[in-house]
Amino acid sequence: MRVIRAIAAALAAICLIDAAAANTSNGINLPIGVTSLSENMYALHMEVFWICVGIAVVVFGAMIYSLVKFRRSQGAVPDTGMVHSTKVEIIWTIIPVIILVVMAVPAADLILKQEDTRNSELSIRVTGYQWKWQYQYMDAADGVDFFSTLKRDSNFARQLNSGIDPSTVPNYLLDVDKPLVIPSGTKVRLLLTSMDVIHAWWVPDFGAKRSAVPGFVNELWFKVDAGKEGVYRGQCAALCGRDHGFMPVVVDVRTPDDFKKWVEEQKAASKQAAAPTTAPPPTAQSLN
Ligand SMILES: [Cu+2]
Repeated sequence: MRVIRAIAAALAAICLIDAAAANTSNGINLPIGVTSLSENMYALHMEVFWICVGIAVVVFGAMIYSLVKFRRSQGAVPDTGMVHSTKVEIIWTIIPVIILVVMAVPAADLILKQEDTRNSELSIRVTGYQWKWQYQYMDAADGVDFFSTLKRDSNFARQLNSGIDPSTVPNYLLDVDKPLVIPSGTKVRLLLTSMDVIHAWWVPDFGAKRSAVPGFVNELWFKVDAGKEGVYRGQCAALCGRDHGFMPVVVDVRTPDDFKKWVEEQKAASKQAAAPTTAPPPTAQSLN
């Protein structure tokens, strides 16, 4: 009993450590994340975890008790009489079925929630390339379109014999030149596809991961809770070739007002780039 209590205390301690490190991916447990989906995933994960702990305690408890109590040195005699018991067979079928149903109902509910991309407020087309991401905004930010590639300092440090210590590079291999910018408190839908091989867009803190497959469009949604603005990092999660480890995902979550400002800036910048130069072309006279 004391051993079981010690194990339970250790498990509880691990959970507390993780709760203290909430919303990070660095804990021992899953990140709780910053979206309603990731929070639901965490809750389901913990529910199933505690069911597993319960099963382990009952099964190993019975096993260890039997091994100790009925050992030969204590004069135990094997029971060769019991070869079949319908009652026992029914019990050990019904109980696991009940446990499976208890786990399957909330799991199915969450899967349906994950797939429900209706009523999204901002759609972004995400295209995977070897080895970068393209983000093309729709809806209110229509026209904003850019590539997101590994940041230069990481790229220099990763070269063979670069002479740069990667530990000196901030967010080594987890930083990009232009992050995906999204508003908080908004249901964002990603339309994922690829132009070459299968990639996967993954941000653990959003509870969001989906394959980007050439010729297909996969949907993914998340809604970052208001007040959870900040920078969140992930990676390509499908082995996509030589530089698979060098196409991180960085998402900059801003308040809706800051996001609106950012969209205006992006549109103004692209207009300026597209506009013809204001200087008149050189004439024959000015060339002389
Ligand atoms: Cu990839």
